[in-house]
Amino acid sequence: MKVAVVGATGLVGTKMLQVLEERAFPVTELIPVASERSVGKEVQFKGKGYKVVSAEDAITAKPNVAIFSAGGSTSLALAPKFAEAGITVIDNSSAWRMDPSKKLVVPEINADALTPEDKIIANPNCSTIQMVVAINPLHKKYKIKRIVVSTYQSVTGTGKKAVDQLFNERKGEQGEMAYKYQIDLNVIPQIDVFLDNGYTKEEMKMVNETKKIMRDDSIKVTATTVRIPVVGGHSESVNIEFENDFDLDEVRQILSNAPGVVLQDDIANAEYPMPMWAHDKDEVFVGRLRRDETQPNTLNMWIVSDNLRKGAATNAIQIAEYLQSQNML
Ligand code: 2RA
Repeated sequence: MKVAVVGATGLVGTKMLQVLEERAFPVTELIPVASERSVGKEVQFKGKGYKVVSAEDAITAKPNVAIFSAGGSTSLALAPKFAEAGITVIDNSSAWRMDPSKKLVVPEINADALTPEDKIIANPNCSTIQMVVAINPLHKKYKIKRIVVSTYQSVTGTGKKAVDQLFNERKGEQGEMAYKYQIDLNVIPQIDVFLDNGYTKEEMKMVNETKKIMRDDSIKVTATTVRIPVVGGHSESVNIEFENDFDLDEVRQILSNAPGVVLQDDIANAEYPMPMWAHDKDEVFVGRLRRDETQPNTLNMWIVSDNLRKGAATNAIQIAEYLQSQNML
């Protein structure tokens, strides 16, 4: 299968190449695409060097699928051109996620919504993906009424410049600033820009994308998203009020059997999810399960996952795997 990776030289694009290789996706020809200034550079895939090409040359090569992680404006400009050429696009930017004509997919939840007519498919935001993978099985059993989520997000979510800022600060060196403020030994309660309602775009992504993926507009979500000086993945404290009561042992059982979830919840041995354990793994790790004793039918949980993998690259490639399994590529 001919596979284009658009944004192949970025943090997520590089992770996409790694995951494609790890999961043995049947790539017969890789077509790495990046900005004009990167054309001609080489990327490594399965022990071979591949020259970065322009988007136009990639379209001419007619890949079966083009997996994008090149930012919203690039996706708005290029995804339709790939789709018009009959190439299926899986896009990791926010450009198409809330477009009513486009599917927003987490394979464990709503891959069944995909049809051969879907030529531009949206990959959800990383902080949304890990949350819905963990809570969807509980929603099906107990029906979620309201979610209060606070996130603790890795600098890798911003990109290489942010990782460099963190490690420069750690070494006491000057360098380019990805953030308005120092991030080392600090937390920044702003991810993306503020909207008129006082929430950030990142927070409203969690509110809106959750409803679309879980196909239930009745779910109330309120979010606070925070950047922290970590690289291994995003962490989330989630408080969920259900319509119906639950049994904690049954919740553990459901999560233990949930696709894509690993239960890490043994407080007697101080075992709970942490970014240093989740780093470079594909699962969503859940722990600190406990009843919220201040109100009925309400559960607290802690969710950690590598935002570059399940939060971006792996979820996108799982969508491609599903399409391939259904002969839709
Ligand atoms: C972030 N979720 O963490 C956003 C985009 N990757 O910055």
